Amino acid sequence: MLYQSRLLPGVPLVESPLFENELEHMELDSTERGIAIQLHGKGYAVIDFPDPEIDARIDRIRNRLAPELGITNDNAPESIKTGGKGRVQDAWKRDEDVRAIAANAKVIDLLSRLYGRRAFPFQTLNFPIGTQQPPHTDAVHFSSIPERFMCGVWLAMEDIDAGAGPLCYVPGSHKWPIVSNTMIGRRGWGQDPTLVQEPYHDVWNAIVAAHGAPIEHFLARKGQALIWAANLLHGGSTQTDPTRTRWSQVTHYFFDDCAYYTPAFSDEPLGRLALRKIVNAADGLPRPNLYLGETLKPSARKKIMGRSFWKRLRGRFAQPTS
Ligand SMILES: O=C(O)CCC(=O)C(=O)O
Ligand SMILES: [Fe+2]
Repeated sequence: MLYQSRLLPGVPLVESPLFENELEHMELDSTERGIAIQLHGKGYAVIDFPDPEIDARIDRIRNRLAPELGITNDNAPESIKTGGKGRVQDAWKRDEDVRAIAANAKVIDLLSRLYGRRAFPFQTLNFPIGTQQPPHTDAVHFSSIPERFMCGVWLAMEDIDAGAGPLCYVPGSHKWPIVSNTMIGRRGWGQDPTLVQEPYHDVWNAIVAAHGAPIEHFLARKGQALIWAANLLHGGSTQTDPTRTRWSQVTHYFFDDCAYYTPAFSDEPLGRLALRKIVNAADGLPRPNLYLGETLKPSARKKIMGRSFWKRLRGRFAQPTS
């Protein structure tokens, strides 16, 4: 395994407080070294998507998804592109080009070396227009134990200008604390499943304001991609031109040998983890939830709690033997 002899195997190499030392052992060429330094310092890095077939794949995906999304592919002045379904989740299950982008071997290999564990894609999102989502971090949706073994890769499927509502992000925000339910005094277990980001919006906005942190926009060329770290604040800026499409594919990646769960609906200190049933989009196979090699199952946790409860009770009524 890549990481076993390290001092901090439970921290992604690229997010490590020992990053400068780790960098020497990450087997990166000079371009990849630049990517690692950018991702470490700013929480994002831009790459040219490493697939000679990318233009053809993009054309096919757009042509296949446009009718089901009720969108025309033209950016014509008279054709308004707002509202509508807005996204297709996990098209990798039925669309070979979406799956091939998610499972790109060069991207997986690069992420694996940046993080020190093997990466695998677990979710795709295809967006025909801007999401206009407020700034958020994905760490409340999908997190890992150990934390931060998650990242997103956002691929521009056309040239994107300011009017189309480009992806935006707050450079450096990945280094801020991961805002948790514990921090905001909220219980997560059993909460309304539609409220994933909303409980954290005020605090994220307050931290951005307190730092006076600038928001940058990704005015991408078709075929460029942006890798973001698990805790980077990002969102979709306002679509000021209603005739613009903003075709993109986001692939979210986890890394091997972790437990995968939704922090927004968990109370970690109480052992209540909303574990996810993760499938590797590269091969369609399920991935176990592991903690230091041990498989986590929600029901197993309850049994352990039950056993210790009865043990304590027996201990209380036990007769002294002498
Ligand atoms: O494309 C966007 O505007 C944001 C997408 C996003 O937040 C995500 O996929 O995690
Ligand atoms: Fe996101």
